[in-house]
Formats: sequence, C-alpha cells, structure tokens
Amino acid sequence: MIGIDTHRIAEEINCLARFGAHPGGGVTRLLYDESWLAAQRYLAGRMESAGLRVRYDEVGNLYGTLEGTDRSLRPVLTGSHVDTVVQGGMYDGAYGIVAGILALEALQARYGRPRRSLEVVSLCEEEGSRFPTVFWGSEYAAAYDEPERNAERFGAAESLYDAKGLTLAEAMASCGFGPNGDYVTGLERRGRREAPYAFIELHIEQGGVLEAEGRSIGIVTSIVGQIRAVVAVEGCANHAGTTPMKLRKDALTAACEMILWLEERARRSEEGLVATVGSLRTLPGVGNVIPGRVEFTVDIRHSARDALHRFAVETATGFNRIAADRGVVVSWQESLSVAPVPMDSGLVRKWEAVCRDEGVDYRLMSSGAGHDAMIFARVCPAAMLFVPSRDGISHHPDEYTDAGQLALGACLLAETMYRMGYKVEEDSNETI
Ligand code: HGY
Ligand code: MN
Ligand code: MN
Repeated sequence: MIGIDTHRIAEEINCLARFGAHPGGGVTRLLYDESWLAAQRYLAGRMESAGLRVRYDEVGNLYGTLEGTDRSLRPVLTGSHVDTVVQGGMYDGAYGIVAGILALEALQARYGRPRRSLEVVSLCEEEGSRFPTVFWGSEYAAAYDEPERNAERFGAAESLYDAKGLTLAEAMASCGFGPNGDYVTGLERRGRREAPYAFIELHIEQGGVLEAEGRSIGIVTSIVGQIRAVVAVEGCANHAGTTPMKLRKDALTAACEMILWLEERARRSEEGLVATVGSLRTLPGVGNVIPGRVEFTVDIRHSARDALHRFAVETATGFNRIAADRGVVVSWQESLSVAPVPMDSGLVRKWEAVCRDEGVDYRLMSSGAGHDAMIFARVCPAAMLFVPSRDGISHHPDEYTDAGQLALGACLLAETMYRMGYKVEEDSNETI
C-alpha cells in the first residue's frame, strides 16, 4: 500500500487551519467569507503543485483532477467540505480534502497516469453555518443533469440572509462565483456533465465509538436522516416593571418550556434519536423588556426515516400545546429534511477488502453526522471511511485525531483509488 507521511498530513492540515483561525481557538471558515476564499485559493495552488488539473464550478467547488488515459471512463471523486462551523475543529471536512490531494500526489508519483481519472474536490459548503441552507456545494455538484434545479437554488439564494443581512447570492457574487461569475475565465463554467463513477469521502468520526473500541478505521454503512427547522414564538413585548406576571405573554419562557419538553421527549424516545436546539434569538433582546419574539433552531436525527418523521410531528404538536397554554403563537419553518442514506454496498465491500488485505482492524458503523456523501449517493455509488476523534469531540476547538490515524486513513484512500483508477475492472457497464 502507498505510504502517506504522518508528519506531512498533520502539517498540511495545520496549514489549512490557518485560514479562519479564530482568536478564541478553533477555526471559523464560512461560505464565501475572506478566509474561505483564501483557503480555496491556497488549495488550488496546492492541487496545482500536486500535478492536478484545477478548476472551479459555478458555486466555487474546487476540483483537482489526475487525468486518466481512458476518457470514456467516469472519474472517481474524493474530497469533502472546506467550510467549518463557528469555532470548529481543524479536521472536519479539511481532512478529506488534504488526504485526497496527498493520495493523488502519491499515486501519480508512483504509478503515473491512471486509466480512470481520479479527482479530489474541496466542496464549498456543507455546514449551514452562515446561511440557512446546507450542502450548498454537493447539492450543486450532484445536480449534474438537472440544471433547472441549480437555477432554482440560485433563485432561492437571493433571499437567504446571513446575520449581517447579506444574501447568499451577493456573497457568492462577491467571490466571483454564481451564474454571472467571472471567477476564472476558461474554467469549466458548469457543473460536471455526468455523474462521477463513485464518490468516496474520508472524514473524522466526530464520535467516540472507534476510540472506545480501540480501532483506527470505521467503514460507514449508513448516514442518519435529519430534520432541521427554525421555530418562532410570538408573544407580546411589554414593560418588565409594570406588567403583572399573570398578564404576560412571554415568548422566551414559552420557548424555554418547549426546549426542555423537547429534551425530555428525545431522552425517552427511540434508541438513537437525538434532538438539539443550537441557536436562539430573543427580540427585542434588552433586559427591561419582556421578550416579544423568540426564534430557535431544532435539529432532529435518526437512522430510521419513520421514527424521524414521527418525532418531528410529535414535537410540532407538543409545541402547539405549550403555545396554546401560554397564549403565544408558535410557527415551524423546516430548513432541511434529508432521509437516512445507506452507503453503497459494493464500495463498502471494496473498503473491507482493502482493510483485510492490508491487515487493518476496522468496524462497520453508521454516521450520526450528516455528510456530503449522502448527497452524492443520489447520483452515484458513495461511501465513507472514518478515523477516530479523540474523546469523541468535534465541532469544537479541541477536535483532534492522531497523525498516525490520519495517515492510515489516507493510505487506505490511496489504495482504494489505486484499485479503482489503475486496476480498472474490465466491466462494460461501469458497475462498482
Ligand atoms: O451537522 C452535521 O452533521 C455535519 O457536521 N454538518
Ligand atoms: Mn461538521
Ligand atoms: Mn463534516
């Protein structure tokens, strides 16, 4: 199996983490902000120095291609997202991009050109940290034969606002991307004309299972489904000093009752269901005014579609009951509904064969985090490989994975890409 230098991969991830390094610790690199653009430009240069053909697509996904000799074969695509949560870790997303570049660089150095093109992509956005939308990069890339879908998404971008009131469309245009973008002339101005042969994503586990079992590799069999919503509670703002308690329509105390109710129901619910309120805003948000309006986010996940939807319906019903009891009005605006997605069994078997051949101890597992692989799974076989997260911590400055484990994951990625790109099975219909 090709070797990826332990020190090198840790170094390169540290280097990428400089873009958006947060003074309070961690990394904040948000779609189309300055650090995002600087990171993409750095990665474009790094892909070029790795001998890859570099191009952007309309939304700013950045591709590095190791051109195959047989252009009739569709490319294998690896990679992940370059954006982060606010004060997130330096491995979530970034690891899959850096490992992909190092793997293609090592393969080219050892074996020259593959038969089948091999590509690494730095997807522009997955987290939903700046605008109320997620998977902005992979949704565009996966709509390879649905230009109207991307046109619709570009239309919607005109009314997706960040905290400072800038629209996604304006932010995209400010980086030179979007339908009229001039990002770099001569580069591919549209997404891919055909789906990749396969999408394989290397990612940190973001949980504690591998570490608890002392294993270095997890092969993902499925990714949980998610329902995300913004809940608004409309009460009545009033004077904090002159309004008797029994006459109040306090939006914040109503929201608090809903949030504690949600936590308690999730605790008692089906095994594996999780529900989170990650952000909350009160209006007018000053100490001597009873909050008149509260907006908070709800994030519900489960590996079974019906359990996920059942819980979401129960939650909306429970919130309505609490609102009625308190004389306030509640509304629920869904921002994401993505079903649980199985990973491709052929690719899972391929990963298992590579691990067995190389004597690597692995386990099969599902993912509690969402990933770009679940979007690509709509249009091509998709699969993921996990490496451990220390103490299971992620979306936090303390996110960490040992360099040896990072390098092992990258070696397995390189070996899998080698088998799919250089030792192409002579199958006509290109099945995995
Ligand atoms: O939230 C998630 O599951 C992913 O990290 N975006
Ligand atoms: Mn994440
Ligand atoms: Mn991620």
